[in-house]
Amino acid sequence: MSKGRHSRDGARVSSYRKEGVEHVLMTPSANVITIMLTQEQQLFSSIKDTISMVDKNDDLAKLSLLTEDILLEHLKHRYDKNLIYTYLGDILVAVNPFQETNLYTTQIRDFYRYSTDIQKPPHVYALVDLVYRNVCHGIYKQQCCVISGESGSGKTESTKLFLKQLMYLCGGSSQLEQQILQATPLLESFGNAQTVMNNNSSRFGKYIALKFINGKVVGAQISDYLLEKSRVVIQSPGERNFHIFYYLFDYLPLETKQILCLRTKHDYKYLLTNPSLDVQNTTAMNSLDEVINAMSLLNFTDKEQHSMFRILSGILTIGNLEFSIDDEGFTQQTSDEEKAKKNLSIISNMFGVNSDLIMECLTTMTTLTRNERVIRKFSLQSSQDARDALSKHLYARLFSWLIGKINETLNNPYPSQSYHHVVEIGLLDIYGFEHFELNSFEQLCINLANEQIQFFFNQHIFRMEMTEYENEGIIAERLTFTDNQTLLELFMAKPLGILSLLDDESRLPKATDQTFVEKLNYRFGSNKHECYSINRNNKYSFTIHHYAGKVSYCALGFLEKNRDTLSDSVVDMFKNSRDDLIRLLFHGNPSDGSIDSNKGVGVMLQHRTAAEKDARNRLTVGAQYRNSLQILMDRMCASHPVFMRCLKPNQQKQAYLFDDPFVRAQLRYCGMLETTRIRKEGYSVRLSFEEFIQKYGLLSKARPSNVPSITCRYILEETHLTEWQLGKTKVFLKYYHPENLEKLMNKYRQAALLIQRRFRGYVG
Ligand code: AOV
Ligand code: MG
Repeated sequence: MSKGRHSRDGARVSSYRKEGVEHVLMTPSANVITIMLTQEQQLFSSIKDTISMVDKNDDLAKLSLLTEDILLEHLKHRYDKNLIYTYLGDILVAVNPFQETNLYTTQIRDFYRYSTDIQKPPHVYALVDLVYRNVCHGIYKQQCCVISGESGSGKTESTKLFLKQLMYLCGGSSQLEQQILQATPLLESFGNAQTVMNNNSSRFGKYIALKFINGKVVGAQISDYLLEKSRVVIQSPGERNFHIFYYLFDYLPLETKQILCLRTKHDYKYLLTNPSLDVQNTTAMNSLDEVINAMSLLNFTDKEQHSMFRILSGILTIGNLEFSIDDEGFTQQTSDEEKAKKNLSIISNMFGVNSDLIMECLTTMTTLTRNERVIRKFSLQSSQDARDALSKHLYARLFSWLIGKINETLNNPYPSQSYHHVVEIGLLDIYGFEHFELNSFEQLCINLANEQIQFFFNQHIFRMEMTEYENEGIIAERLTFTDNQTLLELFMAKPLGILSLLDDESRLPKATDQTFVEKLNYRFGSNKHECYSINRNNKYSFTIHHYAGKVSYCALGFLEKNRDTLSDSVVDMFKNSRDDLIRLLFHGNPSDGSIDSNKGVGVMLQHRTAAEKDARNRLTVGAQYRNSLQILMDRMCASHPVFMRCLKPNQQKQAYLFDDPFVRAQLRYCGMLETTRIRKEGYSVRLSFEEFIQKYGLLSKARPSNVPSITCRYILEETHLTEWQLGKTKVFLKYYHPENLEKLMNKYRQAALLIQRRFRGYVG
């Protein structure tokens, strides 16, 4: 706290601002508050044209009549006026503008920097302010911000805006804050790609847990969810590989390209699915310079960076390996020996392994019996699969390593005595709901995650609402809502859910993708499960009735993707690589590489090393995914959530185009209308009697009663607020009550400060 805090000069005010919200609310004198308010009012009127004055349509939950048409009409009307943010009660809705806007200037960032009496228009920064205030006041030990919406709706952009503003509120200049921000461009370059739905589509899910002590960020940890690694080897029409591969060609200096033996991007099969597809303009793209800067800031050594580039070059070259068959139908090296040799020598150089060994691993399988070594030759298909499996594994392990390293840097150890003061904000940004022409295992997993999030949303908003009312004896209307629990059971049930059945099939040697679909059809088809239907015209296809619509999946490749095996000989080969990083990726021995086991305990737990993963009884991808979703759900359930719903205005990724039926469908399936009703009618805020008294006890002049509920009643009656209810253990408030109470508290604080100053003789 600054010594001269009673000074009346304006300069002091800004220094207070730098100290963050907590200090602004708690420490400045009445004069300072007055100056701040005046400044804010000026700021407010100067930016009103940008974000509009507060109007009654900022919060659609306040509309007296709300139908689907009215909701849509308001959103459209606001969107046309560049008002992309709207509240639905305490849920923030954002419609993707698909263009640069002036909504995120420093002026606007400052405007949302602390909360005062002025009610502010909806904005992602308002959400940040709310969450950060909760951090400063220690209101919740754990909060999470759940940003959902379909692919291309703006989740990742919103997450970035959220994170950047949050760091700004904490000070914005510490090394850790910068490191946290820099993790994003790094992860995006490796984990995002252009798809038909989004030019910068996240192909992995992430949950960033930020830890705070006294309003300052003290550490962060990123958990990732199932990277879509199949993209490394093949992309659908109109889509591209991960951004990083293109950066190599677009940005690396010629000299470095030569060292990495890189030719042009048109020379690599893994980049050739859509050769004429140029990267579409997106505000979100980074450059290689940014990636390299981020890596340096995040403590990646030059040597590690170099190894990483070599691995990427090696992966691309592996994709160019071709095989042919010998007279007996088994694989042999390609007929173009010269070319193959050259490629093999590059791969051998990049990966630090023997080139004969690579070819051996990709064309044969060696099994050891008691005293015999049996060598089995691969078919052409098996060799191609082995080649692609190797590339996918290498890339996925590289990605895991990146996250592990980032976490190691961000996971600052703080003194154990501060542990009790640590509060957490979690930020969830996963891949949005996807529905392509051809939907595979990856879409199934992505859509399952979205079902889980939807369930969490339902759970939080509807179920818990009703149960809590019942338990607490609160009188509230019974509301109906669409539940997706049966669908989740269809996927997750043990032993007869889709994932379990897939695991069973994956273990049977004779099973095929087709037998898997037959089992599903037998179990769930013919109306046995309401969320499943058989596709009679395609033996590999089945349809799931998701909350967001029906999706047909093609099961070709499901078993292999679920097994996700890499032959022991490949793993052994890499374990003995001359390259430290490759050895680490496949060996995972912390002592021989860059993962410091002391510093990164959390990292090691979160990101089990490759060897540990191998040893873990070879859990299938589906099983691992199910477990990680469960951990995520547990974590979110233990947090106080805030929700942001992103809407995509059109499928053409165009500005100023609001496609009514398209948006209407999104509103309908994500339960927005239901949300509006229940939020308005229900009680979205609840505090235990003790919490309530502790927070707002000062508002009552009456002597506290020995019975907490009576004290709460005294306080509430004195505030003249209406529509609250007292339950058996908690106070039930409407979503707008905390703001009203905060206003009253601010008045109280100002009055108290004035009296204090007078008493000390500073004023008057
Ligand atoms: P997503 O995260 O929801 O999709 P993004 O956040 O990547 O979607 O947004 C898609 C694109 O929309 C971005 O690349 C921007 O061009 C644009 N955009 C989104 N939000 C804004 C904004 N607030 N202001 C300006 N442009 C924006 V996916 O990751 O595909 O589910 O898997
Ligand atoms: Mg995204």
